[in-house]
Amino acid sequence: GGAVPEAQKASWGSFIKSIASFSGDLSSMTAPSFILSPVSLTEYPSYWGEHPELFAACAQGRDDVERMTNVLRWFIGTLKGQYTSRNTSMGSEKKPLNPILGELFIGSWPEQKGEGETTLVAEQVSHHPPITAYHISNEKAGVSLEGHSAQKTSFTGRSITVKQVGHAILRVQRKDAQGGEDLYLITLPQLSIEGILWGAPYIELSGANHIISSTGYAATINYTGKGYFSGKAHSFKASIAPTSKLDAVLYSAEGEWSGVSKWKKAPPGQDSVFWDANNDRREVQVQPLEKQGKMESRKVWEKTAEGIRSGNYDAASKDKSRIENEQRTKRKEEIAKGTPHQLEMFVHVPEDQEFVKLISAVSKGATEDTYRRKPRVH
Ligand code: 0T9
Repeated sequence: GGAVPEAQKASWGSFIKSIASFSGDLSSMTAPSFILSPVSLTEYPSYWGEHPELFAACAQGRDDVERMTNVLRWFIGTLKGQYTSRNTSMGSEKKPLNPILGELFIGSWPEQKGEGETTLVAEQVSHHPPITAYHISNEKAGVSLEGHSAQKTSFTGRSITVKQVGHAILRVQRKDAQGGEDLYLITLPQLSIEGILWGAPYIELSGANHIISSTGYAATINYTGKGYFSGKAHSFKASIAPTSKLDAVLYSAEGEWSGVSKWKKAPPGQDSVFWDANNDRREVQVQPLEKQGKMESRKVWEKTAEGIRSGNYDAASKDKSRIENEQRTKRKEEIAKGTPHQLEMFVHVPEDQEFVKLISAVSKGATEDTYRRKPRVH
């Protein structure tokens, strides 16, 4: 059996072999057509915003602990979209289009029930290695998320291990008299791509990640797949505790991040269900193609994506080569003229002091760079 089309069995086999002998940037590898997605990686930050009501609710709650439970619910609520949505929409995990430097993805979730409008900008801030920066904001709710995403991949023989590089900071405006803002540092879990030998890749999460707040509380999320403590795929256990004493668990929840999860140790007066991932996700809305700028993702990849969608892979691959050649020429010109590429929406920050401060609770001395949204002139 298997999911690889008969005509592509040989090329899938050599693709797997090249993954095995390759370390680093999988996104730049040429893959058989059946595994190609028409969607660029610059679109993936939109998964963070697909439950705008949960995002807005991060600013609600009577106290810091209740707000942490809301932030945790929003975070868990993003996982189904982030890690299983290609399987749902396209039958398996697919290889995203490898963004060009400066590629943009701009979208929004219009207000529906008083939660306010949520807006998104993402930019490919590095091509080699691929790094995507993003900023999602709901001004009415007083909530924003800023982060960047990169990956380190390795092959283990039957699966690909993906270490996520990067972090995000959620900013929540305080509603008390002094104002000010609370920060939540979000680290990212490790993932593995399973099922590749059969040509039916899917993602499983493993290890743990943290949400560490300037309010003095932290959430720890532990992941397991089939064969671990629950025996079920896509499982997690999350706990909330004071950052200074992570084993003094105040509240905990567990279950499937792609399904239903329940409170194990519930805050008083809470429903037993923590989150039900069967709740509808709201896809980000973008401008019609004719109104998009030339660096906007769907405009850049218009013909390539059309080819992939219609099964015209020759046209797709020709157009992809055209884009890659243009990029090479551009980079050479920049070097020749001494005018390096300038980021449009973000600035690179070599050492993120907010990260350094908040991460020290779980990892002393750790440091990371980041990308900050440029101030806008209204
Ligand atoms: C950030 C997410 C990330 C990006 C993708 C590993 C992956 C690129 C990065 C981590 C998002 O918030 C969450 C979801 C899916 C991740 C992708 C899954 C994937 O397969 C790709 C890599 C680069 C490949 O395309 C491998 C090729 C192929 C064998 C898999 C289909």
